Amino acid sequence: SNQMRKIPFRHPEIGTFFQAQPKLENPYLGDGLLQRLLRRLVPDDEAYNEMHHDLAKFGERICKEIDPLGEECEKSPPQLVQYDPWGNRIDDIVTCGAWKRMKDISAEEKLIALGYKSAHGPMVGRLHQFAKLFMFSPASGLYSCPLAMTDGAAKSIKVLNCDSLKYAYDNLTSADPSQFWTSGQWMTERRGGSDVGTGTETVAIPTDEEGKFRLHGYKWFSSATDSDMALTLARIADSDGVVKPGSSGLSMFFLKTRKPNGTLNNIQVMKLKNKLGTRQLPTGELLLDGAEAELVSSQGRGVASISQMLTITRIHNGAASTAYMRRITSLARDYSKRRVCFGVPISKYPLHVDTLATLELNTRACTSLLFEVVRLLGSTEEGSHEVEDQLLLRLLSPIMKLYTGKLCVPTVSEGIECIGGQGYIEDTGIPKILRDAQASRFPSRILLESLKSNKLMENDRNRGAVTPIWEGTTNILSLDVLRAIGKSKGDVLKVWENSLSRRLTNSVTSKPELARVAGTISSELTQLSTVLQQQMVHERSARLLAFSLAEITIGMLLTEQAAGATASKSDIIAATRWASQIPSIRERFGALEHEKIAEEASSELVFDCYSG
Ligand code: UCC
Ligand code: FAD
Repeated sequence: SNQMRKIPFRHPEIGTFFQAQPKLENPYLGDGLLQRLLRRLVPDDEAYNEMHHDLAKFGERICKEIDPLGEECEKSPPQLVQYDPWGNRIDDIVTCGAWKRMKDISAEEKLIALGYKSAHGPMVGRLHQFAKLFMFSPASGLYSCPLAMTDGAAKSIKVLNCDSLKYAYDNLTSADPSQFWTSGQWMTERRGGSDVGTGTETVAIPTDEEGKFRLHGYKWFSSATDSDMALTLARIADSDGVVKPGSSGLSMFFLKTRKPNGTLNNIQVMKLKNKLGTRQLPTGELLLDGAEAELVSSQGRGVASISQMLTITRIHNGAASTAYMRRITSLARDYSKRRVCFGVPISKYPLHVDTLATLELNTRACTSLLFEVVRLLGSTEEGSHEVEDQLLLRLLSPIMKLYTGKLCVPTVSEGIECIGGQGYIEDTGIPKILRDAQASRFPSRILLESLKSNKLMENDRNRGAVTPIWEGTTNILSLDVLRAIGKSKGDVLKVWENSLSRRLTNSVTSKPELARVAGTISSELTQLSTVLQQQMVHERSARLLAFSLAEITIGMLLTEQAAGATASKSDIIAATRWASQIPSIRERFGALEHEKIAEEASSELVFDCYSG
């Protein structure tokens, strides 16, 4: 019987070894770059100390309270109950308790209010707000999505400076859970989400009350179906019911989703969509059946007006994409200390640590770009260097959104592999990070390898996956970069070039050992401006241009961070590695020239054997 007792595998024994779970680090205290960046960007000691303590405390709340709530949101997705037991149409969107808690927590933690009502002004307020959103996002069960649109709506209303909407602004920016509102952004219709100008069929019929309309239309994607209000687009019908087609026929409207008696505002929720990821989020199709709405833009200026909202939601998107990268990188590094393979922890294998270093570098690159855009947002709101910073914000916000969205998926995917088979197991909570990440094909640092081997089109086609769809696809945002350049008649590029050159020079002045790194970035900058002067950038190379602008900007930002008083040894390593890996502009654009991938050739390749 002694012998029997030694047998480890028998009911109820299932072996003696169990894997250690990777620990969720405090997302502030575990993120050295975030801490050092904020210290540098907020020189005022009082403001910094206040923010630092709040972020450390919030990090703890995320680990202990918010992350488990986020898991509950994933496990209990929203459901639509269209009819009550007596046959009345109710369109009730049933969300779990954790989702509702997220709304209260968002108010308590001032996740929107900080951006508008910080005692230390808009710059510190925006940095503080986005540091919190960055930490909150991967733990939030996708509540970060309604928050993005809430922030966008608050900004739009603030810019509109419209008295009749002051109460809505106050609710959107409230820190009181009982007052706090969220907003939807209803742009996409069946005919088009990118081409909103052609795609919008919703008609606005004037009522007897000045400025008030009834909307009739079908909104094809609405992610915040449970929000309190929405900003949306529609075409105003004249007395004969005739509407103006195209983008210049669109105006922006404000509506409350419910009437004072609590029923929906002549809106029917037709269905909730069944999605690849973001399942925590109630994304629905809405029929507007005479919804009461208020005209809040000038007639025909709907797209330009809602662009205020897009700028903000695109920055939130970048925060979420970067935060997914930070989350997986943090889990993977912790796991590397716990997991033993071939007799030693995997953190001892240089090949594995190199893999983790790539995740870290990508995350730092995106974090730097994200906070540069947040800094610009704060600065434009503060009114300092307004013209220059307005132009830079206009240029860098679509670039930041598309670049972080793209780099996020290969990074998260690699991070999952670092956790081995357990990374693929649903109830570890890890696979959802990849599902919710909205990106696909590889950015140009990786794409360049294809260019070098003259296999651009072949690889580009083979690697196609899900696109970073919402808030503008990669192509649409790359074209938006061209739009921003065109609208400023090229001034935005001059400002960008001057700003980067100046900051690189300053970096070398404060830390001469960065001269080589700064020299590499500077030389790419010069080459890019030569390319831009020599050849028109056509639509086909819009992506390449956007990625180049992103990677050169990141090079400067990492160098600046390495040169700052708060820099660590790892900041210098990050800048040096980035500079050594950055693909040369000559190769990027030269490869396209050399390959002569003309429109017809691409078309030939794609539609080979296509019967229609
Ligand atoms: O997807 C959505 C919500 C998802 C959930 C939220 C997630 C947030 C993060 C979550 C974290 C987890 S809402 C739907 C988003 N939809 C889009 O992003 C639409 C994508 N399509 C575009 O962006 C297109 O480029 C359009 C719609 C803007 C193109 O429209 P037009 O009318 O053809 O464009 P135009 O004619 O070039 O521009 C009309 C005016 C111009 O101003 P003016 O007339 O003064 O010259 C443009 O300069 O709008 C101005 N404009 C802009 N201004 C256009 N885009 C911008 C811009 N980005 N910034 C400033
Ligand atoms: P299309 O516009 O048909 O695009 C198809 C493809 O064509 C894309 O790859 C695009 O890049 C490419 N393309 C289009 N035009 C060009 C061009 N000129 N040059 C090169 N390529 C081009 N919308 C809202 O308004 N509110 C929401 O709350 C919302 N929530 C969403 C939630 C989820 C989960 C998803 C997936 C989408 C949501 N959307 C929402 C819609 C989203 O914004 C749109 O799907 C997106 O803008 C793309 O529009 P589309 O689907 O019509 O694609």
